[in-house]
Amino acid sequence: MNKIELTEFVRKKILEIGFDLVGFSEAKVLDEESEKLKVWLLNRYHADMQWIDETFEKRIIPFKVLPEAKSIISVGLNYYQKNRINTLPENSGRISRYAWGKDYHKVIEKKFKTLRKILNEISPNSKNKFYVDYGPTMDKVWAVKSGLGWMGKHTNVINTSIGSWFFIGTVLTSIEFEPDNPIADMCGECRICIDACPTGAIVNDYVLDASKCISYHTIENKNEIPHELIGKFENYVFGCDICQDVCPWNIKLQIETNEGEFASNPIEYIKEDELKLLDENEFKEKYKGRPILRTGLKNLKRNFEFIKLKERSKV
Ligand code: B12
Ligand code: SF4
Ligand code: SF4
Repeated sequence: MNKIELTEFVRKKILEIGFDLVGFSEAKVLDEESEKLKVWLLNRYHADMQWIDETFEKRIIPFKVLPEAKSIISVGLNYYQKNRINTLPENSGRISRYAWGKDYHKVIEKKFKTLRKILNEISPNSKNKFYVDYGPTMDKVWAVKSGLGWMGKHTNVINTSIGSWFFIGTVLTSIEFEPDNPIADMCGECRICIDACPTGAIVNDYVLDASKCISYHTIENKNEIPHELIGKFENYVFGCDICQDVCPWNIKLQIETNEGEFASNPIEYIKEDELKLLDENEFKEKYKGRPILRTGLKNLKRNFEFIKLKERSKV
């Protein structure tokens, strides 16, 4: 097989595994993006996520992660499901859509196992590194380079067929594939997401200040949530979907996921009363294999206390 045939063969296989999107790009140093990431870090938009700073070099130089890297394969998995409820029940906290189902890391790792076998069959001596979310890689940047979509002003990658409701997997490989072309930015003059963000976290087109983002505070922040954000969390206790919910591309497309692990038994909200009754072990058992375990019981309770401050501040 020549390079183009090989690329098309692997593309087909990846879609057969159950990924919704796939694209290829050339492994290279991210010069332009490195400047943006540097400024982003200097502005302290990463809040307490010190690990981004600590892995700066790896994020912009893929060869620091895999010296033999020739290509990057970006894959996308749609997680969109329509809301099951119209109004949130009393004393409940909203869970963002990406965490309704089973832990996406596990779901994607399972598919990666099959992909690893395929790559090893094609090239038994190939070197391959597979990441979803946790890698020292700029998943969105590679997804854009691989043509999966463009970076929306809310800083999520948007695809013209499924919108922005997809996870990105990044594979660094020593196999050389034919690169795809990036697609054009289709945000145009729109700024709906920027105006809709209740905390003003999208500080500029394509720039997010995590220290103001509900998603950061409800998931990553291990300390106190700043008081200036009281009353702005729109009842979210895990993640936030507001900037993506309002995006015209997502409103138009609404393509439901084919992934059973996401669609079966989705948890759209949590009742505070139920959470209060659980101890650490019961919490782990009840939410086993689900992303919300990441926050832990203590911080989930903290998030509930925080959204309640809204009610008190209104009185
Ligand atoms: C840290 C992190 C977060 C942080 C910071 C988010 C962010 N926008 O950076 C927090 C905790 C807030 C977060 C939240 C969410 N996250 Co997150 N997160 C990550 C992680 C681990 C790293 C992202 C990163 O490198 N950020 C640093 C910034 C600087 O990188 P960047 O955005 O790619 O940088 C570009 C732009 O900022 C822009 N830019 C920066 N400065 C400037 C200046 C100018 C002038 C211009 C024009 C552009 C520009 O250009 C940069 C380079 O191209 C990735 C996984 C990974 N390893 O990549 C997931 C990831 C980005 N998250 C993801 C998801 C799903 C979410 C949430 C939707 C979850 C939720 N529902 O709550 C929210 C979305 C919030 C939002 N509006 O972006 C997905 C996104 C999938 C997609 N379709 O895009 C990823 C890719 C995980 C995955 N593998 O699927 N996340
Ligand atoms: S995820 Fe929520 S808080 Fe963060 S930028 Fe989007 S709308 Fe704003
Ligand atoms: S809401 Fe508008 S500006 Fe924001 S990402 Fe969607 S199309 Fe782009």
